[in-house]
Amino acid sequence: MKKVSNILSLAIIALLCMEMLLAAAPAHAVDPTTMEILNPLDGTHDFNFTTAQKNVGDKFSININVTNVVDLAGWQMAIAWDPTLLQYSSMIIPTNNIFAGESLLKAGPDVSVPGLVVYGAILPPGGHGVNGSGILAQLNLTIIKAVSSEGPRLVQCNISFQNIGGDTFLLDSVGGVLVFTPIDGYYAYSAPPPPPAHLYMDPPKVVDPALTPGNVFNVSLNVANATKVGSWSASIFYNSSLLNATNVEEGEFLKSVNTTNFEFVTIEGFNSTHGMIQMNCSLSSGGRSGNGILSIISFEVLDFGESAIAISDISLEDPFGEPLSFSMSDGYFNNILLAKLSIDPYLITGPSYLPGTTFTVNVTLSDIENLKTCIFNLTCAPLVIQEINIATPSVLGQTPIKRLQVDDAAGYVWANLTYRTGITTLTHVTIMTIEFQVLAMGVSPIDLTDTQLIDTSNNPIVHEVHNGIFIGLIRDVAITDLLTDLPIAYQGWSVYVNVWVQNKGNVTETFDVSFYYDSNLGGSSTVIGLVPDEERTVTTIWNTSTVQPCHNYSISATAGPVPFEMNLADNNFTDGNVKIRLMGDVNGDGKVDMRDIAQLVEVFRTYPGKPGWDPLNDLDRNGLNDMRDIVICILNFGKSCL
Ligand SMILES: [Ca+2]
Ligand SMILES: [Ca+2]
Ligand SMILES: [Ca+2]
Repeated sequence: MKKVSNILSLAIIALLCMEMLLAAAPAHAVDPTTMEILNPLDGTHDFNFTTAQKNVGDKFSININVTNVVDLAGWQMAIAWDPTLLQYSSMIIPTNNIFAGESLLKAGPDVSVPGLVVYGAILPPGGHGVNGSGILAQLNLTIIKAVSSEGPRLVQCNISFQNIGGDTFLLDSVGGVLVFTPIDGYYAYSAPPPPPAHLYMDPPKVVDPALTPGNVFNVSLNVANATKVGSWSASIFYNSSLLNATNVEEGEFLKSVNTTNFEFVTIEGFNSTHGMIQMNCSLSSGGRSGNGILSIISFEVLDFGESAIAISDISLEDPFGEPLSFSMSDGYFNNILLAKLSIDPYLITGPSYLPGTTFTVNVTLSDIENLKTCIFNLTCAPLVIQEINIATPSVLGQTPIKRLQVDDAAGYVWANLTYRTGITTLTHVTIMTIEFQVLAMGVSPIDLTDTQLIDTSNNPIVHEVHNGIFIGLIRDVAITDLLTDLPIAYQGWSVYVNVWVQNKGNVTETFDVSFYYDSNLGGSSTVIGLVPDEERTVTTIWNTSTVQPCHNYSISATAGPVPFEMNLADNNFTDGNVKIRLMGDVNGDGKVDMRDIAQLVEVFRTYPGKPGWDPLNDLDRNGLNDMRDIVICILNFGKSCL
């Protein structure tokens, strides 16, 4: 009886298998068996950790799983990793493994070779193989190699099955070898990149009128806030008509750590305007953090002028060849030092500057050496703006000794600012802040006149002045073109008058546009919501029914004006003429007679495209010369301009 039931079971299983095979065919009969190194945290084969997640000494787990296995009865696996990065911690067969509930015969784990574990497990004799997917074992590794922002920033290695078929295999219940695809894992441990270093020329500006042609000066390429620099390269560009690079030397930055390899090449005629110095330097080993000098460059001055000393093609790498981020700022040379006295901002403009509103400007100084006294007269249009507040801040820690004269009616602020010790600055410093109130719409210069800069030796300092301007609300509309569709029309015809208008102000405008024939108003229309800079065409139909004929009228148009508009010159436009004829006077001789009728008979039955067609013969404008036009002529017969 038992035998029969066994046979029956086998038959049922065989039938089931056949059905499964039929159902699965023909795409692929059986999914392939795999043996995989899996990250239990995310189900991938990757073990990516950052210093924010893991420290040295921390462990992580690696699951070894099989999928789609048939009749699995035992396994052995050899798994290797880089023993300089990771250390074996433990290997277990978890209770929920694919043989869950069975007592397994285990061998190992053998960890006698660093970076390798060999482990095996098999069902005891008489056991049945299992099918499906599940976990075989779990390996726990310890992180032993540190990473940091100073490098190495990244370590990585494979976590892989070794010697498939030899040390790593799957067995079925009769000791046969099961074929499978191994899928390895990958470990990476990384630290965030360090903050960017800053490369700059030191001094950032060489501004010295004493550096006349023939003189030599040095600038250095410096690095600040560096993190473990192992090598660097950079190019320096300069105006070759002004400067000539005569010497390039390595700075102490990397040399102070170890021996270096420093190379440079100077190409005076890199292109028609610029010379170039190309430099690279690498440490034999190790890296340097902090601040220091990368190289020192000597320039001979060839001429008067100014030139950027620009840094380009920068590369910074850590000792492991990983690129380091950086920012940089160029250098600058000038031997035509020109102090600058400026209004900043130089332009104050916008429709929001209505009467009653206020704004502030600064008087600034730059590119100056040893300034003791600064004298200027700041002038403005007193009907448009008026100062309401004046401040003279301390400059580089020095409070000025000041004398001020203010005349709001005349529109000026005269100042004499003296500093106890000399002021030297290449960047802009504010020596006065003035708050203005807008009194009326309009434009006001903000000029610096009668300026004097005096140095600590009581010598005048040559300087340039940069004035400012206030442009408040601007209302300005204009006509930019004018065109009629007909040069000649019969009394009663409609003439299209096209006017192009533009908003030249800084506020949206609505205004009327009118056109005139001679001095008579021909028609008008309203332009609504014309935004600043917008141009628009306005078409008005001129009904000539009551217009005196026999005259050549000059056509003109006017726009606006809008309130507070100051530029009215462009609000009128005159262009072209329209001759108004007597109705029926098709030959234009000033009278309607048989000549006109004869002319119409001549072109009888012409229409556009046909020889002889002339729209001036089409008196009723229906696109055809016929009796209707002749009748109109007859109805006006005898009329004369005289
Ligand atoms: Ca205007
Ligand atoms: Ca005529
Ligand atoms: Ca007609």
